[in-house]
Amino acid sequence: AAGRGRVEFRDVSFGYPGAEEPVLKDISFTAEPGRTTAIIGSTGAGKTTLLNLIPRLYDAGGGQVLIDGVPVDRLTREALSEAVAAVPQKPYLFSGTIASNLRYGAQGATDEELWEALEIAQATDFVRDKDGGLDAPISQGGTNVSGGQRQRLCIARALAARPSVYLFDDSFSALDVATDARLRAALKRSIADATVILVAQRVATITEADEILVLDDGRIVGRGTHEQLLETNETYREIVES
Ligand code: DUT
Ligand code: MG
Repeated sequence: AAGRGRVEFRDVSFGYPGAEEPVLKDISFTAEPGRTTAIIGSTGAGKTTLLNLIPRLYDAGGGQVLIDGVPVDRLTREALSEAVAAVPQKPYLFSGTIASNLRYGAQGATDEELWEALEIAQATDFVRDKDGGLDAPISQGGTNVSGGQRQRLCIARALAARPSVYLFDDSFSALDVATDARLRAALKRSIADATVILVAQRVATITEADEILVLDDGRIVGRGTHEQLLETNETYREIVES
């Protein structure tokens, strides 16, 4: 992908059409390439909404979202989808095969590249065990694989697209602790230069993040490393201890 993938929010506010209250208020932060930025906050805090402004599922009401200094609304849809790959909170698989699902957003990927993506996503074993391997059928919505398998296939799909920015929305929640840890270690090695923004509920998933943003009712109420926030931020302590 072109550019390096630096994501910047400048005083961003956002409200859903028809709603009175804004969901995001005065959001400013920079997610740098080669670093992991984690977003934590209680349910309804606005985490998914914040992520969705980056690939322009919605446009910011005020302020700007920029990638490598360019406002996202000035990028073409093509440039944007090349730069950003998102693993949504409810990962979706299409009716087709494992390969066709993985190639969504990565049409030119070779089988070898798909296996590499599956390896990082900790999905090699279950795909290999499926009749047909990469050509094994997937039913609409991915109902013939488990929730954890669906998550890992959607992570592999993002990896196959080779973007400069990865968005993971609670993407590790259906995985057991050991698989979660292996997957994050593999990601660290394989996408070390990318910008990673991840939303997580499980504290272990974010303790190693370079920067954690604490979101509360649409505002950033704290930022820092896990250790810094434990010392300084009451909201963070409450989330961690809950
Ligand atoms: N909201 C809407 N319309 C939508 C999506 C969300 O009005 O289409 C509201 C619900 C909530 C706020 O926006 O009050 C933030 O929702 P979001 O999904 O961004 O919250 P979250 O932090 O991702 O919550 P969760 O941890 O449950 O995923
Ligand atoms: Mg969410």
